[in-house]
Amino acid sequence: MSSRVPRAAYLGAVVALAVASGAPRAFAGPTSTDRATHANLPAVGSGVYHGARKAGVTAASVQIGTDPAGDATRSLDGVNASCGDLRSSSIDFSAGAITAHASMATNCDPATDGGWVHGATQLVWLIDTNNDQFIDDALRYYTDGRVTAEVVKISTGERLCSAATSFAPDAGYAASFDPSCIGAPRSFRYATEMRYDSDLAHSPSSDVVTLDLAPDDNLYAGPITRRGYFMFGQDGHSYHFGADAKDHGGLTTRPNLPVVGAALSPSGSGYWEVATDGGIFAFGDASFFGSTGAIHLNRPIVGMASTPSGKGYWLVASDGGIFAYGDAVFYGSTGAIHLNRPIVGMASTPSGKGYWLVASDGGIFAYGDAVFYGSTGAMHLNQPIVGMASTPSGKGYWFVASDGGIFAYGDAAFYGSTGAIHLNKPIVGMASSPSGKGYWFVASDGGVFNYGDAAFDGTPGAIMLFSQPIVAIGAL
Ligand SMILES: [Ca+2]
Ligand SMILES: [Ca+2]
Repeated sequence: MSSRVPRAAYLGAVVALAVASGAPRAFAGPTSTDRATHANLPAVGSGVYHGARKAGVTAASVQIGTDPAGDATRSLDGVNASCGDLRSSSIDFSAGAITAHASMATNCDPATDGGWVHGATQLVWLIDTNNDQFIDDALRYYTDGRVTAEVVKISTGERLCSAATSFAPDAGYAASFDPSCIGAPRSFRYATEMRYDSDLAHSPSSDVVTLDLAPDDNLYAGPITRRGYFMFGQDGHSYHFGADAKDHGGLTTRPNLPVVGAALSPSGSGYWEVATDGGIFAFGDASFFGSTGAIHLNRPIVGMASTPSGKGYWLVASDGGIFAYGDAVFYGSTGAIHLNRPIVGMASTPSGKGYWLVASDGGIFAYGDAVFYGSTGAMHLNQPIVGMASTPSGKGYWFVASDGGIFAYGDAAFYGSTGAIHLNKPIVGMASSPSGKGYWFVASDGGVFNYGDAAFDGTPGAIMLFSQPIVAIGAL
C-alpha cells in the first residue's frame, strides 16, 4: 500500500458518497518560471535594501477563506444541510501551535446536536506537511462520547497526538495542537472537508452524510507559514523580527571567541550559536548535545546545521571537518582532502540523512542522501561564497556571495540578487523562506535583502548593533 495519498484518492476511498468533481489535482500555488542555474543577475522587483527604511513586501499565509453556501449536499437526494455547509476555514500557525478553524452556515453544537452526537459527523483538516500535493496527516474533529480532536497519520491511521477543541455558535469549530506532532514543518498546505450526518430523521444509525469540501475543485490552500527571522551577532547577541519569531535570549557578555554561525530549532522556539572554537550556546528549547570547545581544532568552526528533530546538530570547520552531536550522524567530510578554498557553510537535507558543504569558491561537497546539483567550483567568482540554503524538497540549493550574487541549482529558483548593486557591507549569510519561493540575505551591518515570498520584518538598526557585526540569519 502506498504511503503517498493524493487528495482525490483519499476522498474516493474513504468518502464513498462524495460527489467529488473528479478533476485532476491541480497545484494551488504559483508556478515558477524564472529559474536560473547561474543567476548572478541584477535585482528584479522586490529586492530592496532594508538597511534603514522599510518597504512593502509582505508574504501572507494563503488561507481557504470562504466557501460557497448551499454546496453541502447528499448524493442520494440533493438535500442540503446547513449544519454541514462549510462557509469558512483557516489555520493559524505560530511557533508554538497549529490552530485550525472552520465555520458552517449553521454552527451546530457538537456536544448536543443529533447529527454530531449520534451520527457519522466529522470535520477534517487534511494536511500536506511537505507540499508534495499528497496528504500526510489529518486533524479530525468529531464526537465519540465527548467532543474530540486528534491528528492521525493518513498512511497508517496511527494517532499522532490529541488536539484541544473549542466551539462557539458564532465562531464555529477550532482545534489546536503542537506542531511537533506533524514533524514541525516550516510550511504546509491543507484542505478542509465536512461530513455531516443529515439522515437522522430516517435512521439515526445511518451514515448518510452531506459532504462539503474547501477549497472546492480538489485544491489545497497554502502554504501556511510562520512569520519572522532571527539574526545573530559576532558577540552572541540575537535579534528577532516578525510576529512569530520570539526572543529566546542571547549572550549578554562577550564570548572569548567570536560567534560565527547559528541554527534555529525546528520548532522555531529556540536556537544555537556556535563560536570559532566550536563552543555551543543554546537558547529557548534548543538543547546542548556537545561541542568541540574543549578539544584542539586544526581549523576554526565556520557553520552549523540542526537535524530535523532538533535533537542534534553538526558543526563544520573551515577544512570541512564535521562534528556530529545528538542524533546527527556523520556521513563524511573533507577533513582528509586538500581543499583549494575553505568551507564556509553547510545545509542539511530534509531527512537529516545527509548534508552539503560549500567552499568559498562555490565548490560543493554532498554526503549521505544529499545530491550534487551543480557548483561554481569551475567558474571565476568576483567575490567569495559566504553561505548556502537548501530548498524544502532538498532537491536544490542556493549559494550567496559576499556581493549578494546568488547561484541557484536543482529546484531552487532565482528570485533576485544584489549582484549589480554596490553594498556598503558584505553579505554574510542567507536563509530560504518556508515555502522555498524566496530568500533573505543579511549583510554584516544587519541590512536585509528579501526576495520572492520572503517578507521584510525589520533590521537591528545601527543603535542595537553596538558595532558588532551580524554573522548569521535564520528564518522560521
Ligand atoms: Ca459550503
Ligand atoms: Ca465547498
